[in-house]
Amino acid sequence: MPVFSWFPFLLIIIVKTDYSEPILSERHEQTCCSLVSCGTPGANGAPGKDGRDGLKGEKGEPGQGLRGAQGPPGKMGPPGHPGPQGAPGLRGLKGDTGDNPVSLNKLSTLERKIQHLETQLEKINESFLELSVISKKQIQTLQAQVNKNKNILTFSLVKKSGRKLFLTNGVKATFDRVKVLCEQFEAAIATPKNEEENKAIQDLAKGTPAFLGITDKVKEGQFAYMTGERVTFTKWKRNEPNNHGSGEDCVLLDHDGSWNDIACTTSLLVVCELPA
Ligand code: MFB
Ligand code: CA
Repeated sequence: MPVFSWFPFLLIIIVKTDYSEPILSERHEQTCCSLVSCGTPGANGAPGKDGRDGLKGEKGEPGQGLRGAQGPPGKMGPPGHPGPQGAPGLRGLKGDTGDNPVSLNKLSTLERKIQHLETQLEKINESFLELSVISKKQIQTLQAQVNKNKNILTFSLVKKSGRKLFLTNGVKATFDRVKVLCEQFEAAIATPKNEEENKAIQDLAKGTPAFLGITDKVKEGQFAYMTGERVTFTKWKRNEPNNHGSGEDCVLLDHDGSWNDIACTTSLLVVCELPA
């Protein structure tokens, strides 16, 4: 088809570049239709893609519906500025009476008194310590007395003679053991210094030979008290002391009250004596 035959179509396309009016006016449509045959309009096409969002509209009126639930509290805001000074508070209670001003000489007097009291306190402390030492010794003494009394109680039989008490527990033992048993309650082995005491021991022993607190351990033939002093009172049986056998350094009081030297390893009745 020659080019100039397309001219009328081109003219239509060039002339209609302004899109403010419909592209084809009725006159043009008539022109176009006279050129081409128009069919029946087709069905609408599918919706086109959404266009770009339009400009933000004006703010609407407040909604009329129910208020929404209150939202959570917002974040703590920054501290506010100090407020204006408050009104003066109520008047306080009356304070204690202040100390009287102490003059210097009064102060020195007080200091002297304090020093005196401190000295007194030191003396009291010293006295207390002394007392505690004494009381400790007294307690020990009392304890020993209690123990002595306990042991005395094990010696049920007692005989008083003059200024002495003679005690026995009815037990037999060697000389050394008798000494220990008597010393448990600060007593000594029975040691008669006269007829009366000798008789008291004899009566207490009730016919059982008993050791006396007399020996010649230190010097053979020289009998002495436990203190070392020579004996002043004796009541030897006839032909006694005879240092019979392997040696007899100790003394027994026999059932008749007479004395006989005997071996210290013999077991004889325990009799002790205490000051009355
Ligand atoms: C002796 C006596 C001795 C012993 C012995 C059994 O006297 O001196 O002490 O008792 O008898 C004979
Ligand atoms: Ca003898």
